[in-house]
Amino acid sequence: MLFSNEENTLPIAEDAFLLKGFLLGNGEALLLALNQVVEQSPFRFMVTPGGHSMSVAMTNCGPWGWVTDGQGYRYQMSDPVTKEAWPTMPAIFMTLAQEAAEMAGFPNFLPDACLINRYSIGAKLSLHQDKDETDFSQPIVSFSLGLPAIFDFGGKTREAPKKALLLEHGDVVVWGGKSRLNYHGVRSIKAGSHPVLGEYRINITFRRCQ
Ligand code: MD6
Ligand code: FE
Repeated sequence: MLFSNEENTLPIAEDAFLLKGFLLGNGEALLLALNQVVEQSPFRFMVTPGGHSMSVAMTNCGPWGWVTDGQGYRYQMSDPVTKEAWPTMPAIFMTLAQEAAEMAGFPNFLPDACLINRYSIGAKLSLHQDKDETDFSQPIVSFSLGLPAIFDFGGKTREAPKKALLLEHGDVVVWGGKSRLNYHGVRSIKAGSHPVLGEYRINITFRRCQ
């Protein structure tokens, strides 16, 4: 690890932390691994149960993948596009996710699902809770790469006050425990260009879903 000092571990809420720049130094290796995943299970625009196409393109790796369609939100072991198993979770994904979780006070994180989100300029993710998993004792670990985003982190209800966080290339958010079910969302990505990822933001989110 390039560094692991406390100044870069910023508390957001109870049991929730922003690990500023945690992935710097591993960006290239992560993107190489990401390309291999996407070759096997490409990004696609999923449809919400209400029939709206999402503005964020998604894919998954690991044993379980998160999907949405007319039937609802769920985790499943096969990719509905390729009809095959999702690609294996790259070792570098797993290692960095576990290291980040440990830094945030979750030493036994064992993710079985990894959702990959690709935001183009203007894409956003409305306020939501992550509640399709069965085990809320495990945290969520979220990597940010490419263009920056404003991440709204709220409370237990939609109406609770929100903190606006800037997530930049290399940042990791870890949250669990008392904040595990807090509402959150990503505001519309502003126009810009990242030296490596161009006009995209990539978010890689690890969970224990079973
Ligand atoms: C994103 N992330 O950052 C979307 N959920 O693009 C999430 O929805 C998220 O970052 C739970 C925990 C961390 C996250
Ligand atoms: Fe989420």
